Amino acid sequence: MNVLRVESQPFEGQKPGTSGLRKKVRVFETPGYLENFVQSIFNTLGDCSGQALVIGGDGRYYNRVAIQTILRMAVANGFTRLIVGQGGLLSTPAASCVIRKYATRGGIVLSASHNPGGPDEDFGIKFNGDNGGPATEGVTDAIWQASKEIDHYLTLESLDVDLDRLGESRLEGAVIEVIDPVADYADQMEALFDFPKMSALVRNPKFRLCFDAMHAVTGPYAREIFENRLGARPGSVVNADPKEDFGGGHPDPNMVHAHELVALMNGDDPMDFGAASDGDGDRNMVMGSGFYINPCDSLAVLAANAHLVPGYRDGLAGVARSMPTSRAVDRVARELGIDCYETPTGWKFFGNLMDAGRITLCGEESFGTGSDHLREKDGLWAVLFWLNIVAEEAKPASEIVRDHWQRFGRDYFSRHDFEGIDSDAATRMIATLEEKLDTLPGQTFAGLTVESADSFSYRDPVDDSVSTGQGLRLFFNNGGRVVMRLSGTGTSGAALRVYYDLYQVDPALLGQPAQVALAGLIDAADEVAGIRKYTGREAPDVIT
Ligand code: G16
Repeated sequence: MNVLRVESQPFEGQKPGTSGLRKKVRVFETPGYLENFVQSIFNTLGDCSGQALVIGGDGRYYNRVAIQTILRMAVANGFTRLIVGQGGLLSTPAASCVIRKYATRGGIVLSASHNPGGPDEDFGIKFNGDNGGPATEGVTDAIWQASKEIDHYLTLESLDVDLDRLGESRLEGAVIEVIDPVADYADQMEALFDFPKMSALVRNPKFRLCFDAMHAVTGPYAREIFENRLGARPGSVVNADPKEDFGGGHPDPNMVHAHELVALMNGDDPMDFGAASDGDGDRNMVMGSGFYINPCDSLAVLAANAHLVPGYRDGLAGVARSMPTSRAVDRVARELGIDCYETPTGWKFFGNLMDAGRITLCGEESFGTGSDHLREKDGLWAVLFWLNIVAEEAKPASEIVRDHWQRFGRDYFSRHDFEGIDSDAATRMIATLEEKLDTLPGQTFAGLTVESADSFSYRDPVDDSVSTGQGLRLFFNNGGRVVMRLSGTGTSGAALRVYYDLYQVDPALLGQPAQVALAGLIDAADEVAGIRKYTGREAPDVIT
């Protein structure tokens, strides 16, 4: 084989964040930048000879170029079987599904998730292990170390591979297998959910469904599942063609960015069931007619109703949520008599719990929900889970949530994002608050007294690894909680995330707007941390 050894120098800042390395496309286009990171992955894995690797991405700008580079490097590093989604596409959950199904050494997933795409926008890369999940912190730290020591990478001098033609071809001695990106994943969904019952619902002319793929990777998956397999009316999936720049949009399924869906669901003649997913298909937002379902409530409702879904009929081993996620699912776990784990932000923290059989369902406030059917959060899976429950209960989604609140109480939740703020000011704000955490208990801010405050750290119960500095938590005397942390997924400046939650059991107070119910906590957080002062902003950029 004609392997080319190319001398290289380390680049600053190749430390993976919450979910892999995310940077501007222009940064990835710097000669050697992508190559260094990919070689650092391979160096961390050790001997790759004779192994198989999955490669795919969300189709954003630079996806195809990066895949050709990675294919050449993978073969030069000894991989002998490369499984690639047709057109270079694989949603993040589908990549996880394929890694597990074909028992490969792992996969390289190319995505910057919900961040915009295009020549001046974002790109990302992460390694998923042989369990199909994002590399653990131990592995991502090792990749970062390798990136600081790198002095060369290996590649081939070869022509591009045809990514559009299904089937096998050869690159030097290795087999390149271009697969249908949708089939394996859609089959798995069909095995988990009650498709005949869901099909009867979506074929009913009185039931109107809309899935907004936001011009991102899930379009072909959603068309196959909703329209072809379940029989929803053609056109039920909107913005279904993946585009390199997501049609100029911001493929983040929330009330701000999924405005087209929100308008349909909240209009004069609303649809019955609406949903959207993000750039790489792992996030989801579900809506009923005129009704937004918060992701924290969504996780709790799925856990409480899992027995209605064929794939989960035998019960749940346990559940988990990221720390900033509201405690709604904890209440369900208590009633079901199962364990509930609280992990740091980042899907990688759920992997060990799932591999050890400790949890079946897990989720995050950041529009992520998933189960042990694979090792990524899974947008379409969550939407199908909801549709299965709606079909089984024969009730609108809004009624299912309201019934849930009546039974368990409501955990009001909101996240305020201050995006693109000055990094130094953001770091100073967090550091200043952290320094005074011990002095806060007993002090009153905007009428609320702090009962306890800490910086969250997590000991993984499976491998005993410890992750510190995972967010500052303030617990108040009204039972409310405020969490503050800096995002680990941005590509420019800093993003401050402030999370609020408050439990309410009074049946008369379950229907308030979240911002009203949380107003006291919002004022207290500003007073204690000086959010407006440090960010220079009067209001958050995004409220979810
Ligand atoms: C990633 C992670 C999630 C995390 C989210 C937000 O999601 O996989 O676990 O909750 O980022 O992280 P942060 O608050 O640090 O920005 P995605 O959908 O962007 O891959």
